[in-house]
Amino acid sequence: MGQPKTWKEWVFTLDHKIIGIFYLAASLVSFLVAGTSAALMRIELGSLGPTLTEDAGVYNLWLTMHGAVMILGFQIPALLGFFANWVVPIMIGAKDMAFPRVNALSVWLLWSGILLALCNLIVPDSFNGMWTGYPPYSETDFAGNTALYSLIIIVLGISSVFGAVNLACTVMFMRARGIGWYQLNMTVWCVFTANIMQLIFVPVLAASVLLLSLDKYLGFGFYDPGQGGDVLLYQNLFWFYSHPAVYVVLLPFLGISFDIIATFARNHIFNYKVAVWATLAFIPVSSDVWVHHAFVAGLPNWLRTMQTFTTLMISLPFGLLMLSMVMTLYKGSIEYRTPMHWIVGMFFMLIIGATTGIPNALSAIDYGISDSYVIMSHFHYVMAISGAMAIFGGIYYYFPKLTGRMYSEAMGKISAWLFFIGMNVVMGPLYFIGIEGMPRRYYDYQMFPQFESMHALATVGVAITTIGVLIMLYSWLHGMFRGEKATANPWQSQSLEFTHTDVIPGPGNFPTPPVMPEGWSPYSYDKTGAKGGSEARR
Ligand code: HEM
Ligand SMILES: [Cu+2]
Repeated sequence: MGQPKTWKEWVFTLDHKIIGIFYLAASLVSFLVAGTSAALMRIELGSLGPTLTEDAGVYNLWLTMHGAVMILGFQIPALLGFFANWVVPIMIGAKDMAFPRVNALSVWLLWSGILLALCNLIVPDSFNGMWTGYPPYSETDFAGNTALYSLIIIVLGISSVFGAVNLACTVMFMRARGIGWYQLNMTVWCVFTANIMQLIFVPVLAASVLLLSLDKYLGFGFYDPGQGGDVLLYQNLFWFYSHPAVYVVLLPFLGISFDIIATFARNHIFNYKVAVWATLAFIPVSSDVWVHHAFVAGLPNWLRTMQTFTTLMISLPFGLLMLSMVMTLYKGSIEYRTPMHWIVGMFFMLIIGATTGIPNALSAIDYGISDSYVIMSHFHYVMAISGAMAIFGGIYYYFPKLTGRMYSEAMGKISAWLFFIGMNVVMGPLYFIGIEGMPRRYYDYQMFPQFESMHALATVGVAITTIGVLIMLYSWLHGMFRGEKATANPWQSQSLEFTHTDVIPGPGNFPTPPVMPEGWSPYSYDKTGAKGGSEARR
């Protein structure tokens, strides 16, 4: 029995691969909605004065949708939904996730959350309090439907927690015989670590927004100084989750990038064990830096100094992972297919993002740049665009396994470079006007007429990016219906999802349950780039 045929078989499926495809669909719908919001914002900001709307509240709605849907609807479902669901069980030789019914529940909760978020575009009192939802504004009527905001985050949170338990149990208990912990792909380690972080931090976010609605609709006073509450409590709770959340995004996209690089460089992962421990180190290291989001909120000096130090500490595990990634290319016989082009672009964006992060971590400098385009541009480089490039590169990498067909390499590569160039033309100029004082979240900038040319340039960048995205989408559609038939292992990868499955893996994934020989590794390439004999490399 192959792919589901009737709508009932699709909707009521328990197969992790089909559930993974539902996550992917939700993620791509989110990207298109949040991407359109970004384009509207950039058209509005492309010149001084009102362009598309006279109403700053409408701009706030676009920005709220953009930020919230890009992170919670596009990136996290793509990485911890699609890649975790579709790829991880096959990489470890499992026939499915540990709890298939819970898995189905998780994806339908995600879709419910996404549909609720889309409702925010049509309800009369749309929530426009930004993805951060800071009180006191979010507790006023001006902010709109705060209850909807809280509900969306809680529904998505429950979906994530179920997914995290499922994934963690799958990796711990469903590995095929012969696959030990040090034989796991980096994708598995990174997705596993990110899910452990979701288990720890998501409940705090859910609590913070629940208290928000209790305050607004039932008159509690958690965040109301007039009732002995504290608005800063919200900022602390929100970022206690949301800073680790950036690694919930970063780690899985680094894992996918590692696997793409190892396959196309035909090399073992450099310093594999160190890379594994550097990944796990993100759990403790990322949990005590959240105050850098509130350096200008009047918190005590000792706390700012301490968290300046802990924030800088993140460079250690991050640096080790970057070294491993680059050195996996070293002495490799590298083949630059489309996925590699997206990953090279990702790497460039990530390194710019990481280096621009260091001055932001210094509270003395942050005083001058907090809430400016310096911060906005920084996180687009270090997480948003680098993450998007890894996700799209990963989709191209698994496209033959998902569809049984190949895509056009020419279109794949052109879309990668248009997206890369376009987003640098957007975020590069904005970084520099940020240094000169351009604040983020401003609907207009009449007081800074000198920034108009750079804003206009950034809007041209969005046009270039949009063409890249359209070519990418077309290349997928064209590939799905007209692409050359694929083989089971088009990249000659040594990883299980390519070596032991059919072109499109069927139910149960493996014709026969895999049993891996002693010393097997998903990265066992030798000097000729052929399989086995990875010892030569070490
Ligand atoms: C695809 C191209 C993208 C473009 C052109 C874009 C553009 C923008 C712009 C112009 C802003 C700032 C507006 C302002 O401060 O007034 C913004 C904010 C933001 N973007 Fe993007 N972005 C893109 C992709 C992404 C992605 C992939 C993410 C995923 C994480 C993301 C997350 C955010 C967040 C969280 C904010 C802050 C929202 C806030 O201030 O509350 N963006 N984006
Ligand atoms: Cu942070």
